[in-house]
Formats: sequence, C-alpha cells, structure tokens
Amino acid sequence: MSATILLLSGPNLNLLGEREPAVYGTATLTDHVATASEAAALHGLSVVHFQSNHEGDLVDAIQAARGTHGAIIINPGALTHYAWAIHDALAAFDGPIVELHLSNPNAREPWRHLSVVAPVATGSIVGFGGHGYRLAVEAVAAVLER
Ligand code: CA2
Repeated sequence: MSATILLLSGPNLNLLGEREPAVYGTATLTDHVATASEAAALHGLSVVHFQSNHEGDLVDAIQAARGTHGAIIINPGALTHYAWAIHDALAAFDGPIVELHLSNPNAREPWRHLSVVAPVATGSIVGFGGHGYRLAVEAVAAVLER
C-alpha cells in the first residue's frame, strides 16, 4: 500500500486563522498541513491535502483514496455531526482512519456531541488544537508500522 496519507478538511476550515481564534487558534489550514507533512516525513510518509466546502467532493476524494492512499486523516468540520454519506464512504476504505478536531466537540454545544464519523474511524483526536495534526500522523504511522 502507498505511503501517502490523505488529509481531508471539511467546510469552513479554509477560514482558520481569520475568525474565532479563541476556539480554533490563530494558525491557518496551511500551517496545519505543514505540521502534518513535517510529522509524516519523519516516518517516511507524505501527506496529500484536500479541502472542500462540499460533502460530495469529500465523498469523491474518500472513494478515490481506495488503492491510492494508505491512510486517511479527516477533519470533516460540521459535516462530522450529520454527514452519513461521509460515514458510508469511509466505511469502504480499508486503511487506518483518524478523525481529527481542533476543538473538543464533546465539551461544546449538544449538537456537536454526535459524530457520525467516529464509528468508522480507527480513532479520534480532539481538543489539542494544531498539535492534533502531529498526533494524528503519529497515530497513523504507528498503525501502519505495526
Ligand atoms: O474543532 C473542529 O475541528 C471542528 O471540526 C470545527 C468545525 C466544527 O463545526 C466542528 O464541530 C468541530 C467548524 C470549522 C469552522 O472553522 C471556522 C474557522 C474560522 C472561522 C469560522 C469557522
């Protein structure tokens, strides 16, 4: 299997660094992708990043990852909480899947407490801000190496 990780970012994450710094920090999505890429390089892995504000684009990317990428790290944004098409697409992916959130949705509004992605993820990393991108890559590397 390929040594690439598909990093997926959902709706509005392209706005990181511009608004809501108290919740999501001041780093941009580009900064987070760089963090993930640097962490991946330490394990001989590389990161391919795709951001979309559209659920169907993310479903297409997940489908295309089958046989192409060794793992998926996904921050689905608000789609986390209701996008069953993303759940189904991820369920058809064979490699490790890490659900990633900057904030801890479980400590926020009740509607954020349901993740439809969590049941099909290998594991979830939430609440560690930008450090989560490094942790997610470390988790993928550990699973791929064992
Ligand atoms: O904590 C996370 O990473 C989230 O996935 C972020 C989503 C939110 O809906 C999830 O519940 C948790 C929201 C991303 C929107 O990001 C913005 C960034 C700047 C300005 C506005 C939105």
